[in-house]
Amino acid sequence: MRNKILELLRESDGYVSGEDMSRTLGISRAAVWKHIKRLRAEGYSIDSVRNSGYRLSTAPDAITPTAVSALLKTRRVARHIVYADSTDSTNEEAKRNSQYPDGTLFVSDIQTAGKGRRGRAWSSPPGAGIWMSLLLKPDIAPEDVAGLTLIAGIAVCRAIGGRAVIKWPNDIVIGTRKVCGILTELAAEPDMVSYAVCGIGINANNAEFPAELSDRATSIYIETGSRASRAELIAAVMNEFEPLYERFLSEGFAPLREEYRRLCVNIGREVIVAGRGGELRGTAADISGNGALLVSTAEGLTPVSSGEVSVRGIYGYV
Ligand code: BT5
Repeated sequence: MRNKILELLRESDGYVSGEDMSRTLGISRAAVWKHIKRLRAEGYSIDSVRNSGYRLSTAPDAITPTAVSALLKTRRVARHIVYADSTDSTNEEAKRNSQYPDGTLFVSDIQTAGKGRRGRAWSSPPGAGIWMSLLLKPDIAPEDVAGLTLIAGIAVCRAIGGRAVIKWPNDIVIGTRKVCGILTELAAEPDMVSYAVCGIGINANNAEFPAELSDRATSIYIETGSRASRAELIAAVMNEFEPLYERFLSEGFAPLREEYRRLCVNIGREVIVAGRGGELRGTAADISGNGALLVSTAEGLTPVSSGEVSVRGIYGYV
């Protein structure tokens, strides 16, 4: 609903009356007012004038391509940025525009259908987070594409700094809660990658989360008490990503394994892996040279290259 209110405010040149909004959206005027209050709490500056209605004067912490570009130190990553106020999913946006050059970055302030893995939803409220996807055309084998998630994880951890660590393979957590999720999708022929889309969602300035996520999600703002500049954070992730990506393309994951291992919160902890072959319980012992999680069980060391991994003590798994 807040997205719809923002859309109405953005579409209008002048003021939109509370009554018009309540009629268009089919909600009460009191409900409109409550959403306006929430948007203000998120940093949107919305003027209200008696008898005229509401007007959006400034959006918080704008992510314009110009603001991001000015902070980039990259040569090819994010040199082309496609920004939208709203889209279904930046991963879908990248896939629809896969003819764009290697390294194109798609960013949106809102995702109306943000996605996680396996059809799960990714909560992407306006103004607060970073919802972005990199279109990449790496000359690697399709089975190596999973490494992109791993190096994106290292890049995000370096950019956020502090206590941010990785829950293998695609979550960045602070303490016991998730601050970022990564979704890499692939279009390939049997032995050749046509393109990969590496989607990164970072909860930067969210002040709160929907009830069903409140025990498992956090934001940089909640953890540090200060608002992150989204443009700076996007540029920092891209600046960290490019050299990791270049190294990965020329040498594979092996030289990056040591840093990944240091950042990986799974190591030494009890894990449950739900995969195609059933459930595997054991202790995460290490990360292999190609990025698999090595799980130690009574039967020995099992490499896990994909699947759902629950780590004891994280997201309520006890
Ligand atoms: C992920 O999936 O963590 C991948 C998320 C990728 C999001 C980015 S945003 C830009 C790009 N465009 C997209 O449409 N997606 C990418 P998974 O491991 O399946 O985790 C999904 C689960 O995380 C959900 O089932 C929720 O429990 C939880 N979740 C949903 N929204 C969240 C949020 N904003 N913060 C933390 N946890 C969240």
